[in-house]
Amino acid sequence: MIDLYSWKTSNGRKATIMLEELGFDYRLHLINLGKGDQFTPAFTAINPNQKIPAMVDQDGPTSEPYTIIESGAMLFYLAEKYDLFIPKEPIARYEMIQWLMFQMGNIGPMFGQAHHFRRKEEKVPYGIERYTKETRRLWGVLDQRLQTFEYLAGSDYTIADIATFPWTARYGWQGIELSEFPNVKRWYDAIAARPAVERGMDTVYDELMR
Ligand SMILES: N[C@@H](CCC(=O)N[C@@H](CS)C(=O)NCC(=O)O)C(=O)O
Repeated sequence: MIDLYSWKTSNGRKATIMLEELGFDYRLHLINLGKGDQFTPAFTAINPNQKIPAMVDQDGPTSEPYTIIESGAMLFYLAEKYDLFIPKEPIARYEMIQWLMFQMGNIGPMFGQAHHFRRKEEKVPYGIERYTKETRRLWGVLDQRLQTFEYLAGSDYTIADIATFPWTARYGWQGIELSEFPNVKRWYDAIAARPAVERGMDTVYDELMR
């Protein structure tokens, strides 16, 4: 059994999409970021970095409970454990790793800063301009990649797509129109139509938040 600690944010949603895609039972524990649940001693013992998502696999690699932090590492762990959404062929596998790292090192941090500055009550023009521009540039990189390939790693839907989708879903916060990036839009619409994605993005959180 997996215990997932999460909240309805882009990084949190990666984990719930993956677990919904895998289709087995897991326990979702909500960590209310607005209320500061991430700073409690109980959660800090799970993730010393005090951020969601984090996960405990009660049946870890040595059959003992095993804790994993960092959403990219969590996706990798689950994909390897269940041999799903991770290509076997070496080139496709390294393509997947590159685009997963691209999400973790670029999309997440830069889009996150764009959300912060664009939604902040106090308007800081330098921050808004810097991160809006970089976010738009990164959308261009994704669009170019998806002009040639159906999914980020190639022909198959992988954890690189699962990691990236929830960040692109916040396009409205980034001053982006999906129609400006037609190849991302084609990819986006295909992923959004997956039932597990719909559940992992919203339903599983909404059910518990009611
Ligand atoms: N690199 C980390 C980033 C995690 C992260 O920034 N999580 C945010 C939510 S999307 C969070 O917990 N924020 C709470 C805070 O900063 O206090 C990952 O991918 O897991």
